[in-house]
Amino acid sequence: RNVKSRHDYQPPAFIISTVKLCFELDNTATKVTSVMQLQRRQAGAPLKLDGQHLQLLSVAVNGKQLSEHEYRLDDESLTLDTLPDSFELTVVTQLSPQTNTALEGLYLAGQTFCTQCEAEGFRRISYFLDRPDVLAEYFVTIIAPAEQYPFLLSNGNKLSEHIDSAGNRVVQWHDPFAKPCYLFALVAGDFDRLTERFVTQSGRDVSLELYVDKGAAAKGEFALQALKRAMRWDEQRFNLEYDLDIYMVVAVDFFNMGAMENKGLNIFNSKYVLADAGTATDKDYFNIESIIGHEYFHNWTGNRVTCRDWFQLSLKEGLTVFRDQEFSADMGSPTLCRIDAVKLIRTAQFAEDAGPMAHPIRPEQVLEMNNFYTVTVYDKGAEVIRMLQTLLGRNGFAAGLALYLQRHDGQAVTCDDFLQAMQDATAKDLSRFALWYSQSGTPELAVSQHYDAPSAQLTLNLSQHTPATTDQPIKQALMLPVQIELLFADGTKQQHLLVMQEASQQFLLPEIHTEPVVVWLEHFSAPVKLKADIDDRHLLFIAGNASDGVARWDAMQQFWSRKVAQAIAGNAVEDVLPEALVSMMASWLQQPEPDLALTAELLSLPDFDTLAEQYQQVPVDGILAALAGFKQLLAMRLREPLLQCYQRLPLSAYHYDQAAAAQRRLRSLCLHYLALSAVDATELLQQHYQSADNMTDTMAALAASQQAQPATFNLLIDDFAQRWQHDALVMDKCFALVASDPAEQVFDGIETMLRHPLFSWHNPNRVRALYSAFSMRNPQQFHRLDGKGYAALEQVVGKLDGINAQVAARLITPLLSWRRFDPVRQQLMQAALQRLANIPGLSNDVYEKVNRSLT
Ligand code: B3K
Ligand code: ZN
Repeated sequence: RNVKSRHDYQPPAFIISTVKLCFELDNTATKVTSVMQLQRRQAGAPLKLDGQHLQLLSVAVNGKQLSEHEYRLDDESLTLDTLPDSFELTVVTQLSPQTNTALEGLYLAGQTFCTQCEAEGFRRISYFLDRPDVLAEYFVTIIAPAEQYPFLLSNGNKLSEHIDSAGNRVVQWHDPFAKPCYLFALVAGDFDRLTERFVTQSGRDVSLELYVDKGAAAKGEFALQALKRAMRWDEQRFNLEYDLDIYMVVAVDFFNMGAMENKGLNIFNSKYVLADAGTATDKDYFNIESIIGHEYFHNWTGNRVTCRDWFQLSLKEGLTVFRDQEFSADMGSPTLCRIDAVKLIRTAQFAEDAGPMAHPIRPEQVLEMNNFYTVTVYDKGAEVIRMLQTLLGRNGFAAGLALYLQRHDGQAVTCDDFLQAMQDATAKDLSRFALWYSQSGTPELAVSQHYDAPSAQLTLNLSQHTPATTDQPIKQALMLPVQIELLFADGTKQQHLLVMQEASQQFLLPEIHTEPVVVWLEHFSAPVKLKADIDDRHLLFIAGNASDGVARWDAMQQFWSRKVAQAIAGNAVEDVLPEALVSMMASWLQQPEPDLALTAELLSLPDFDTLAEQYQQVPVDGILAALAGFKQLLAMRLREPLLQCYQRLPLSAYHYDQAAAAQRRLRSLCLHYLALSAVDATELLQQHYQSADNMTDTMAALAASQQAQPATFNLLIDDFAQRWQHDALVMDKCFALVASDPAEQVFDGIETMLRHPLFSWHNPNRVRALYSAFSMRNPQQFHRLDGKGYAALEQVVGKLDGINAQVAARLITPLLSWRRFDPVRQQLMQAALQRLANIPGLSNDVYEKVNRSLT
């Protein structure tokens, strides 16, 4: 199979300056006419256009039709050998959107035509130079039956619209900004449309349009307002203004990922647009705002300045995730946003580094590009950008970003170009920092302190070591910003930034008159595993006293990691919990922090995945037993303060904002513990469920009862399924709950849901709701020792591979790290992977992962 390497990059032999596309839409026979202006950039080279799953109808050069022996055609390309230096190429193709179940290229989503071109989907629409460094100006004509398709949308500005004599609507679009074909989009359908206006900082009027399923208009309001907030924020924070007269967002039900930043015409998974109190949780609201922001921020970081090749993906994704995280932090609670980001790094990203798909944020080798839209490229990529900001300061970073965008506007560039701009704007040497782009793996940072009273000097010893990864045996020392805080007995505090550049370094802090407690890696200032030997007492002291909420939460996480390890080593859970912990937790419940959500986080144990990443071989049963034991114990010891806290928190009509969401979070945490306390909690759970006026509280009652009160859960989930049987997005929540049932009945539950009228193997949201929940949020049943859990996932991946390989390849992830488990589980997982590997005609998507995992 055709693996590509980053080092093999060659500039294109031809460029395409303009393209005129005409779509005559039809469910099974859409005709696409493409008229391109090409210029040669390399003497003598043939023109090799990418194309897949297309029926070629005709090819013409400068208006003259070519006969079949004047070009070469195979499953992947159309090649023309003798060509002038500058010419017009006309290619006419036909394709079938209705049978396109891969949801890449042009496909039918229900009744709606829509496109997804990133990374390499445009080649399923027409023969083209499908690579991000070929930037063209697009003119698009869409023709479809007028009655059925009131809206025919594409990028840029609408030039004209009319209905022809045959009753077809004909709409023409022009995008004045040259763009790579992955940013092309087309949508045709019937919708409810919401509109808004946004006046940019320089006074230009932009019309905002949000398209949703008919009848769902009210559920689009939050997303539309979030868009306005994002537009204003980017002006205020980075002085970046929108550049077209119209910005459209369309929500569709069938979509492979969250959303897509097509120029002027974002296409969204409806899950990340539609919300109201009854159907969306606080988390859904949060995600909508953040993804609306993310796609909008791409207009500059991704669209105006794009990637030279797909190995540079983090150039736009890491940077844009960082930008959306900063936006979310400014809209809500910076501490909570950071805690959630850190959790993701410590679970999914650390796992990726420790598994067979380990890669640097700028990958070196790729078979299927869609496999590299990873938590490493995105979220570790964002951590790398965050470290830059820490090292350069907010102003330095902003200056670097401004220089980068101004220098490269309209270009397709590399991560090196980005770093160069940062360096030029700040006069800082970033050569060692650049290693973050080429080195994979999770660095381990070992720290210790030594205090010398006579000289009033604090010595801090730091050493870093990155263990080998499957893709890269040898590692170098990285540039690490280590933010610390010193906590003194008299209550005073000091902050320092230690910048590590070598494997081992000593930092001397003078004039320290008493020995402080050191808070390491405040705000998770670098994406590393901290190895610090801090005892229980000091961890609890940090949890109570550090200035940074993230560091306080982190101290509790470290505390619990120690406790879980002690329990796994054979200690009884009652014996390892100090009394000080219980009283500290009780006092947080009695007098919560101003930020109630932080209180909830301080009172939460690390989840299974976070703990699993701390072991070479994951002690599945040990972790599960320890977590259950500690939670049960806390529930009993803290029952009174939990109940009081729960009852004291006022109930008010649902509204999504930071404070109200935080209050619900803490209430739900109390409910979770209370459900576990020995006293029967049925009534409390029932009442929480019945009195909920919003989905957040409804889900809290369901989730809490599922973990502790199975009989209550079965009653409530039946009611829930009945009540929401017609709402696909809510049924996804139901599917996910059913699939996370820790009891064996989960298999019957999944079977029942597969027969639900709303379930479809063709809809990624439905499939993911069931099977991501099962394989990623149900360790009890997924990791069963009889292999039934692994077999369930294996079957689904095998079945989906022929329908939608991209989704299949995403689902397979939990099986890939089979080497991290005990021999019995290893053998079962490996056998499941082996059977998948043997499927004839396996897609590149699944093949690449299975193959890396087995070799
Ligand atoms: N750029 C798209 C992701 C495309 C994924 C292709 N498999 C969404 C985003 O990151 O904004
Ligand atoms: Zn993105």
